[in-house]
Amino acid sequence: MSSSPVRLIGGFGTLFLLGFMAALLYPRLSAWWTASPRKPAIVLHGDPQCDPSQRTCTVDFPGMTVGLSLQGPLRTLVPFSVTVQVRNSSSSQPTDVAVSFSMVGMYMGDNRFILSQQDSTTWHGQAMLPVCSSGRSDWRVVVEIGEPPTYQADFFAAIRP
Ligand SMILES: [Cu+2]
Repeated sequence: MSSSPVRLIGGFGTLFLLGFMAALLYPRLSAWWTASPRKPAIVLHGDPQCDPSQRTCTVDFPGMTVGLSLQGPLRTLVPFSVTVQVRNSSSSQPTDVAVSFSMVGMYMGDNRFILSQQDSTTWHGQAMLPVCSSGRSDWRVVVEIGEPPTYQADFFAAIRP
């Protein structure tokens, strides 16, 4: 007799909690789609046939060559190494280098990693990616030079779930 109203209240409580959580998340969900892009950068695309997990893929900006290579077993949820090489014909070297991983047409979260400088031309860091709920492995890798980025080099890499 007495357990039924309690169960009813418990059911409504759960529904209320779910609704409350959805309402809390909603501004963040909509922000994903309306987030304004960063300041304009010079964007160049690498050869889509070049896989940075196999060799160093490069993009030539005016006066600067940016190379990307990925090392280690390339799997989601497993850390792997990222190496960026910047060869600049001018004397000014970039100070901030980061890589950002995303998927075309699918929000995969914020997967941006700041690299640290190893020597005059090499930046290095670790990255780890989430599993794609659609089972995709086609990741877009953007190398960002400068903060905010003044140069962006786009590459593609296969990173399996
Ligand atoms: Cu995905």
